[in-house]
Amino acid sequence: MDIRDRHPNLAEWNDLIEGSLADPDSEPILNLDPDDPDPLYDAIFVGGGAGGRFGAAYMRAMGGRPLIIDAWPFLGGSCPHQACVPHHLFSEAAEELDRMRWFSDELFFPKFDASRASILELVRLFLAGRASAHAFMNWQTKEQLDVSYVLNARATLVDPRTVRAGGRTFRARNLVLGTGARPLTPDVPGLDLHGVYDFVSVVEELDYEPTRCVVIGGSKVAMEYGSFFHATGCDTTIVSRSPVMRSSSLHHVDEDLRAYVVGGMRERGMDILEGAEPVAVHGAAGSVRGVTVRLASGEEREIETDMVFLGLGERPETTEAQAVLGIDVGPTGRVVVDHHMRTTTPNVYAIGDLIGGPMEMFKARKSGVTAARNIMGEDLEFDFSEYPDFLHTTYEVSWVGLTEAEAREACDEVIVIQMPPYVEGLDTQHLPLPCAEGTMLYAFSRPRLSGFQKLVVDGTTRKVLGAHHCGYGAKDAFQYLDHLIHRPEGLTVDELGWMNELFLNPEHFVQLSRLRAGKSTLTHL
Ligand code: KPC
Ligand code: COM
Repeated sequence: MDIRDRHPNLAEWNDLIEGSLADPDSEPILNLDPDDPDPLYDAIFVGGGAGGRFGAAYMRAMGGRPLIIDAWPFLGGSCPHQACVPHHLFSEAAEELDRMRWFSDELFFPKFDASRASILELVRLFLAGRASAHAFMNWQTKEQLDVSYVLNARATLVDPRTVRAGGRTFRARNLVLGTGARPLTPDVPGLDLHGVYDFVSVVEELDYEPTRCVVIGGSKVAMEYGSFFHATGCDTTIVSRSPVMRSSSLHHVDEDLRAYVVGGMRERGMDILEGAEPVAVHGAAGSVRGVTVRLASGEEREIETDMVFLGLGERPETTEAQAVLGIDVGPTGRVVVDHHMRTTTPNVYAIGDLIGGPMEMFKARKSGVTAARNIMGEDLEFDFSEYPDFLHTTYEVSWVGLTEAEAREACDEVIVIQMPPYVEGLDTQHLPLPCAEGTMLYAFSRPRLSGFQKLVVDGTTRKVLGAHHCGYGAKDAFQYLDHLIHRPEGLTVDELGWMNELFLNPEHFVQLSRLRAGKSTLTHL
């Protein structure tokens, strides 16, 4: 279907996308320049997710000629379809549900009725609305960003300059591969039973209300989805080989932050089994009924459940790209690229979840932009070895820079500014701090639940080395803190203390720094 000269509005796009998703025989959606029937594009972006869409948009903004090809009938990729967007919807529901439970029948809160909290209903709410975000991606990319695309058509790689899709052949000076990653499945018997999901299949296939869940894995996804399921009243056990929030894919997790976050999950009744592994998933009449788990002690335990959720991370699918283009892939299945996003095959770039590093939005989009700018003649490197990070439980947790332990390894004198302060014997369980939007009710009624924050400072140079936060609403600040502390000149506690806080700010780092900045020799707070 050629939509170049049509200008679908959002509702029309929505219908076109829903119709295409529902019909396996639906046609490709073509947004191509009719005046140039056989163009040589500067790049074909194979995959129109966050990396491909931002890379193509940037290339077009620079005056280049990109083409995006995607198997799905929409742009934006897994983010709005199965990953970040549903995760944020579910995590916001978890936060609200958590508050409603703690305050059940207090103040203006009604008595908490767990039967009103439904995983299935939230999945359906997401499914009913997700195409509206997709519609906007398609509309914006065509009408405002002027990027050509072929959607609802799986690309076939021919060579480093040629791709086929939707019955046509497209040629380009370069290929940019951005086809993402898929959830990993462990080698455990019983995973074919009804009731076993990962973050993709839970939105695509959930068709009943689970009452008990066993989460396998200790990844961010495991913590986030597990916290959501549990908050709805679906009692959840996490079975993780490595300690939760201490997997190799997460860097710079401060031990005190981890203790507050994981302690908070346990306090809410989640069962977290660390050093444990699943042995088998059992069923009856084709559906999940239980999981056998080998505990850290070696003892085996049977856990009854009607849902198993896999949260073990993701891996790209690279078979075709390796066979046709000869690109190298590393030991964990990620495509090998240099800091320019160049693969080992000339004129072939790879971006997003296909390559190493965190499977996070900033890396997806900026790696796409990096490929585009290099193709357009710049010499640009993108180093994503340091970055701010976050996850959700029923809280929002953000961190950047060094942990206290890492800082002690790296510097002679480390100063910690934290809330609540650590002072032996002080009854901080009664301290309504930190407090800000999102934690005020907790601060006054359940003070120990009002969050945790820590700033790690080099006592000699006075530079901020790391920041760690559990509460609500601080993610934005961490974007800017990341930028400031990673500047060559860094960020001193004096500069931070001279910033203008918007009281009651979620992270109290500005004012806490100001209380100490007057000291020529810094001390803990
Ligand atoms: C959910 C979502 O789409 C957030 S990111 C949107 C990027 S843009 O369309 O450029 O505003
Ligand atoms: C966001 C998708 S949901 S994209 O990064 O804007 O393409």
